[in-house]
Amino acid sequence: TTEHRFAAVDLGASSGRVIVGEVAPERLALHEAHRFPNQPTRVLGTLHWDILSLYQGVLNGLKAAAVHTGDTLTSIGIDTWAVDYGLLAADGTLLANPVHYRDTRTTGAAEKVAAALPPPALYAATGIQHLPFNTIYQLIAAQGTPALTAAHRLLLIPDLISYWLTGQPGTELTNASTTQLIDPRTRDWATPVAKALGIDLSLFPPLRHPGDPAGTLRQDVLTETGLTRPLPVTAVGSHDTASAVVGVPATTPDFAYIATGTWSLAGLELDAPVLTEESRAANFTNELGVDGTVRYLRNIMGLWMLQECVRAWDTETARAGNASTTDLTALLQAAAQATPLRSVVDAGDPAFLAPHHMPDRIADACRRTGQPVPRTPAETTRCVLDSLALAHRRAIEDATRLSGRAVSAVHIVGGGVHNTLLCQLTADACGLPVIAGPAEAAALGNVLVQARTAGVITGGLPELRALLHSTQPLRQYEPTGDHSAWDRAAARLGDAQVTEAAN
Ligand code: LFR
Repeated sequence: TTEHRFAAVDLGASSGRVIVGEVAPERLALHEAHRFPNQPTRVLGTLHWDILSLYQGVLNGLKAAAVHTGDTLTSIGIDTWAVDYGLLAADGTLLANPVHYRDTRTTGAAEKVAAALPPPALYAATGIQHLPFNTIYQLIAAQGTPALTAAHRLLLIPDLISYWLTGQPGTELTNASTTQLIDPRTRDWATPVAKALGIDLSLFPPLRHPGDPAGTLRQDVLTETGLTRPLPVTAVGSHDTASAVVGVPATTPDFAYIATGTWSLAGLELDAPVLTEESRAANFTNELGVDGTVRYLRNIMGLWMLQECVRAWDTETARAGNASTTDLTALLQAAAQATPLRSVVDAGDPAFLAPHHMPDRIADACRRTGQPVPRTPAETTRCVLDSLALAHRRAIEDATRLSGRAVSAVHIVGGGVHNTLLCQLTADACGLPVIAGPAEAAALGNVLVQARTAGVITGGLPELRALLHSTQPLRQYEPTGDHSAWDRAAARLGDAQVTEAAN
């Protein structure tokens, strides 16, 4: 047959999955072979990823994929969240559990970095927005620790999984750009930045690019998974957002995208970075994408805010001796009926980054800005979704202004596609049509790059996206309502909204 099957390993902040993509020249379908929870664990006060449990989920997923396909997989690709890493000893042993980017160990690291390299110079050299957890801040915070001192090698999370599967170390470029140690013009290491900060670049194995070979499965992996052939692992956009943007089913170049999930990543795809001082002040990032592209976007807190509210409400209910948990469908229906734009918060504010007490932090932000404090879960949910829609609009407006590009439609991909209220509010806020889908954009982008490498499909991003457009279910939302209400809500937040970190 002309159909090929690829396994996409896609690890997100709340769950991991192994998805089989079935690809033929005019056909593209997904089958979820395995989904498993990602449960971060606090140890001695530090928040860690439970990396071995995630790796076991990957092995179980590959086993399920082998069964589902009758052991006919062509290759495997891996994408995960960005910035985090594992440290290895010379013999390959993992020296410590990777620390979660939401851990507070980076508090104060930005000041240390700024003392060595002023923010304007750092931005001009890397084009990366300031997020307190960028790898450079983590490395500065870890300086002098036993693990970093002993480390022979540093592997970003997808590269670590890939190393365990194949024994071949490498550093995939799209994810490497989120370390803040890559120059987006040369798409190579920013050696002067590393020098200024005392970061040893020899910790990183050589760069690989999406489409490059990344080794073949080790014998022990074949034994664990029941796969019988030493399958190749192919480098894909190993940053989940890079793969998700490949998975945007755009048919014209003038689109904006919002990759939704734990985060909302909202912006534009460009062919060259924007490194102006204005862009830095607006805290826009230039992450590297597949096929020489640049993802010009801003991080917005995303559905994390709602997930954390639900966790808090469920904890309260459990404390009261009640076993019931939040019914998300009912909650979203109630939120849809709640007063629109009653109060909005700055969904870009790093104050919402850490876990715990989310409803309280949202209430505080409303109080601080002189707005009514949401009283019920439905009101809080409406506040979160209105705030996300407002932040989406602001990111897209800023991106168009700063890049000089025009936008005629907004694509929403990722888990937020299932949240029809968020999609409609985003269309209303932006005053633009929203095309929602696919939800599994990262897995699709991962599969498409593998399929192209295997020669099953050909072409650039426009051709890959045309295949998505013709095969994936999409839903369009037209803007409704009184657009000026969004302007007034934005004005209420006013200058408080300028991301503090950038200044
Ligand atoms: C989304 C994402 C974002 C990155 C954040 C932290 O899953 O990869 O792009 O900023 O997680 O790594």
